[in-house]
Amino acid sequence: MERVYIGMGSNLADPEDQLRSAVQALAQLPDSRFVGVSGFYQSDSLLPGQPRYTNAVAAIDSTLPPLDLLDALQAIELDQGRERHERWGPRTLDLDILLFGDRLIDEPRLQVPHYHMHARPFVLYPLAELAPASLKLADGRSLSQLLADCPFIGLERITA
Ligand code: A4P
Ligand code: MG
Repeated sequence: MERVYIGMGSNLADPEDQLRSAVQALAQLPDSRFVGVSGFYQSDSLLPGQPRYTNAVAAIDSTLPPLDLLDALQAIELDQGRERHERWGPRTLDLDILLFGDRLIDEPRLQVPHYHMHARPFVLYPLAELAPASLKLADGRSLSQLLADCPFIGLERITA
């Protein structure tokens, strides 16, 4: 079993409900055990003109090969009505594999650690609810170091 952290985001069609449904779906993944989910956080979209996002991070333990997990996550996105029109477009559900054990993955369909996670407060703060501050990311920096460089600005935690 490897610990996998999954970033979840939604800014369409009742985002909180989308994330709750995604959690239910993650709990049904084959060859995996659901570990937990962070609180939900709201923040403005990185792209102007889009609705605000709700984000959270979930943790699972899994023996699925990474590309099989990616397929399963994309199936959940589609199941929850995601339509891919444009990259970075608004979406009912976005599921990103943030970390997969301590693996470094660089394949056409999958790069892990997720390339933008290091500087995104809506990823790092929910992740910190689930992962130890000493967690080392691929480049050797710890989660606590990344948090120190990533102020809690513009984030609103909306669940207790
Ligand atoms: N892919 C590669 N690596 C991974 C990975 N580690 N996990 C590939 C998941 N997928 C990965 O993804 C495009 C392709 O990335 C996939 O087919 C997969 O093979 P996508 O989900 O279709 O595209 P996307 O999500 O629109 O692009 P991207 O670059 O993942 O966008 P981001 O980085 O997710 O940014 N503002 C706030 N506040 N909160 C947000 O969550 N998100 C975005 C989108 C913009 N602004 C935001 C937020
Ligand atoms: Mg994505």
